[in-house]
Amino acid sequence: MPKVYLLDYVAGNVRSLVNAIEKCGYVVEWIRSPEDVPKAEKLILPGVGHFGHCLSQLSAAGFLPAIRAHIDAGKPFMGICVGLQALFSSSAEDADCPGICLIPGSLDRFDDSVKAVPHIGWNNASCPTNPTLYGLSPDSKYYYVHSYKYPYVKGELESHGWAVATGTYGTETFVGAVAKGNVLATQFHPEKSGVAGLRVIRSFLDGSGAKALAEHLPQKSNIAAELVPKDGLTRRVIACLDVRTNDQGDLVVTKGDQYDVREKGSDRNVRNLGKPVEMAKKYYEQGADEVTFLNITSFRDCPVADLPMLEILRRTSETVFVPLTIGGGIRDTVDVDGTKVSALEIATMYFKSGADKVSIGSDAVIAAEEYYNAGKTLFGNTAIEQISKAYGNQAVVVSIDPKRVYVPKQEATRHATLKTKFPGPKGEEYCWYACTIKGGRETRDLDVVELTQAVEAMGAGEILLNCIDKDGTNSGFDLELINQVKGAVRIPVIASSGAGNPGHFDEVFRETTTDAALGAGMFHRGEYTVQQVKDYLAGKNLVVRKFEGEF
Ligand code: 1PR
Repeated sequence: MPKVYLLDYVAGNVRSLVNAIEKCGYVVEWIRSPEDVPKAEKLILPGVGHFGHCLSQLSAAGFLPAIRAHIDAGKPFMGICVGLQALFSSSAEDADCPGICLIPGSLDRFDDSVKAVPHIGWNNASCPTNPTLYGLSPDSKYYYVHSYKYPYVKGELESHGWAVATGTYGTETFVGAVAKGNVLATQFHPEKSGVAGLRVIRSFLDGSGAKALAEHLPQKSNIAAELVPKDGLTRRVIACLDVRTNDQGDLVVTKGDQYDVREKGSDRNVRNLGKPVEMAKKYYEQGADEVTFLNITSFRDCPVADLPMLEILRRTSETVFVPLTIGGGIRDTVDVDGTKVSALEIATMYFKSGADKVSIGSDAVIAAEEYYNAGKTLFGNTAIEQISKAYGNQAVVVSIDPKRVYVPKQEATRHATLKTKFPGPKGEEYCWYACTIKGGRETRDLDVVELTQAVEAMGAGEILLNCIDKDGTNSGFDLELINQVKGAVRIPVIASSGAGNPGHFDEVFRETTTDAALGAGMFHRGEYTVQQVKDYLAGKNLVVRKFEGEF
């Protein structure tokens, strides 16, 4: 099989990229020192996390001149995400750290005063002068996750000979991909962009993208006059699989109501709704924008290296080319042989097995309590801080399991209350949401506003907002809870718990500013498919991404 060389310079969650390359019929060889770069014919620079962290690692290891020499020699080069950003001169993310300076210009941050940042989700990469640039399609969507971007100014990069594809988030149009001669760079993750992304990788690897570009050099004069670009971000629909071992010892997808996953009969078996890997693939093929696995029991008795979810991730990531999140048990722990294992080490195992994000539940609540007890001081030692520092904050989701607590009036509690349309059993008109740990078994004196603001300060990139009262009820999302949390933080929020039909997704997207919505039971029980939800949303004029078929 033909080879492609991947630059291995930081701990990165590159398993999905390796899987995508293999799916295109190539094998990956690793470049681990600058001396190895000249042997690469085709070189890929994957980028994760922080611009300064990435560039300083590359620089300290002596890679920058070697990469530059590879590009200057006219050999094929592809940069992904921070790998695109690295080609520019600098970034506001770390003003002291210079880039590779192949493209003059400095990246800036998305404006978070009117929208969630990071920009997470499926957006355009459209190039009016060259619509099929490197296999791109104006009808496809691509998966982005980033806070910094190069702002698009029409004609600027084109005047230096670059073909440019753009996306628009809110009112900000940014560079989604650039190509010139032997160089292709994408701000989006092609390896996580389904079939649309695999086409881009293949056109880089087989040389067809560069060939077509050479035959169709953009002319300054033919940059099409565009209409004002529209926000291209789609409504994200996520399928969630709660996974645990059943009483027979098999790992199964389960689903309860209000977190009780056992059957109602006398034997109280764990409800078995199917096999995790097969179900994840099914949802990918129905058009799920992401798949989340929650390990709802911590498998405490097995060695950490044998965590059953690792194998599930490895197998799923071979066939599912959308982002995979894994949650459950991510905390500092002690292995069965007495060895201490940090949350970062557990997260690293998950990333190496194919996860793109990890989701932290109980440990985030404890960390938030300590944060407030220390007068809102951060010491850098929490799981959230350590994992987001190593992998970028987009890789850290905090999963919250709140419960409604009713109070007769606002003054009855120190917590952030809201006036509810659904009064409590004694007619209470106010409520607040208490955070829980251990899968809802223990309620803490911490509300969702406190928790979400604390974890945002620690570097969490996204909130997975469950609701124990709504879980498994099929009665729709808790819109009041979602609006309260959206008003408290700037990072994206995934609404979860209560989805029972496609109309509930439409409702949550219209009546809240949620960034994504998640369903579980309604998909597992076969009541609706992800595709039906998306068709329904499209019928209501909400922009969604469609599954593009087999690669
Ligand atoms: O605390 O870091 O070990 O993480 C444990 C994780 O497992 C947490 O994210 C927690 O939400 C989850 N979890 C623990 N126990 C349960 C349980 O059900 N007994 N499941 C559980 C959480 C809620 C969602 C569900 C939505 C949508 N399940 O995952 O998918 O509520 O359901 P619906 O659409 O059917 O209403 P840690």
